[in-house]
Amino acid sequence: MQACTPAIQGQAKTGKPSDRLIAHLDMDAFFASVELLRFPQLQGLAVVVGGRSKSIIQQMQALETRFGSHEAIDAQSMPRLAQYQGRGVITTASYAARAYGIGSGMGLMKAAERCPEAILLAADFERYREYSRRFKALIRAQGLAIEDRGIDEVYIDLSHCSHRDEAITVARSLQAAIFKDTGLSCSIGLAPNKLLAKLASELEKPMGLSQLHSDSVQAVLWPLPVSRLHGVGPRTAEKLKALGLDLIGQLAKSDPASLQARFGASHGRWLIEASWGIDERPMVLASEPISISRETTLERDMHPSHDRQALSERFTALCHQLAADLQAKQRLCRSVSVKIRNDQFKTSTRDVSFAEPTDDPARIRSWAGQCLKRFVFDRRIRLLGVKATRLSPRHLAATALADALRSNHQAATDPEQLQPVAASQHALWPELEPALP
Ligand code: DCP
Ligand code: MG
Repeated sequence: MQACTPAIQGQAKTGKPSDRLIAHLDMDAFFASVELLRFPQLQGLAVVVGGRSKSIIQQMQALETRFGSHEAIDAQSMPRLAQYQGRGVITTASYAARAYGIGSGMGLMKAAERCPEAILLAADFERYREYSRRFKALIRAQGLAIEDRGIDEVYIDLSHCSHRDEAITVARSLQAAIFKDTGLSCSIGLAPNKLLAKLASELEKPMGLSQLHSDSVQAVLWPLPVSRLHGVGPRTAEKLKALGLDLIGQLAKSDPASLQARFGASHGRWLIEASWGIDERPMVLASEPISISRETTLERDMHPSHDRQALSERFTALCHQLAADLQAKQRLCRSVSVKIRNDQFKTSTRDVSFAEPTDDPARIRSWAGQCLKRFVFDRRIRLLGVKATRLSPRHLAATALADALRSNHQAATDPEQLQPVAASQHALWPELEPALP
């Protein structure tokens, strides 16, 4: 930052904000874009999505029957804003419609005054939720930590990228992957914190990729109206306007004491910090899975000796499914447990921890086999289960391993180090494990 208030210099010294790299990803004209996928004949036209108007839904159903399919409906026949009577509001507008000055939250009848020809579609929330799940799953599949901010936006922690170029490459590949899979475009902002990342993502829509550095706050942020700060709603913006503070730059240079007197100590302080691009809010990650498990109730109770072969096959299959689940969720585990329920519904578990995180089916089978050796098999078996715990995201594997080795968690490094507890009591099933690769 070229010029800093004393408070900000103090903050900057902590080094915290600049240590992070946060991306904000926001889908472009989300609901409208999903509708354009369904109705490609509307590409480039002014389209607005309203609520769940029965009359619009009925008109569209009738048109679909008349034209044979939704893609075949002639755009000229579709409902127009001009015909709308009621109190509904716009949920979103296509970019072509926004050129007429209409957008989210505006009454449909008011919007009709600005663009009577705009095509009016009813919202299909289930479809939007489905696309929302899809684009978020694609990001998670890259092993990236995300903070879910609602139907069309997420924060992504890219702090692990060694430099900005790497983060830009990740961001571009996310845009490409989402577009390839869903046909939808999104915009991404990269910055040292959530506030600036959110602002950056709005700078070059659609399909934008913008960066905001702490030292460009004055040049980029300050000329913008205060309402562009995420967290300054219309009421706060009005109050600031009444104080003569229309622009973020004016807010930054205003007197902190009088701002705090007007808005309260904490909100006043937040306003000043935000105007300087300071935001230390942590990422709130989606709750991490604690464990991933697979279990199966056998089609009949099996005998540990007579059904040894079948039990082993089922057990191996479960372990391989568990490994596939870990791989699909981009997780590694450092502990495996085995659950066995006998024909009297008595359930027992045994677990083992190890130093090197894994999602490898052979290793998981091998560790689970070690657990198996510590059961006493004195009855028929009704249910088999395997569970992976002490999970870590795959991209943090190196750190997890380093941590594990440092703290020497009493974890075994090799399954063969574990001695069977009750080997002499075995009634056969746990065959000897093959040595690990
Ligand atoms: N939405 C809504 N009511 C509002 C604002 C938005 O129902 N007042 C819905 C419709 C939007 C979606 O939420 O498609 C996402 O909101 P955004 O603010 O991200 O707006 P868009 O994605 O439509 O446009 P942009 O490209 O500006 O992000
Ligand atoms: Mg959006």
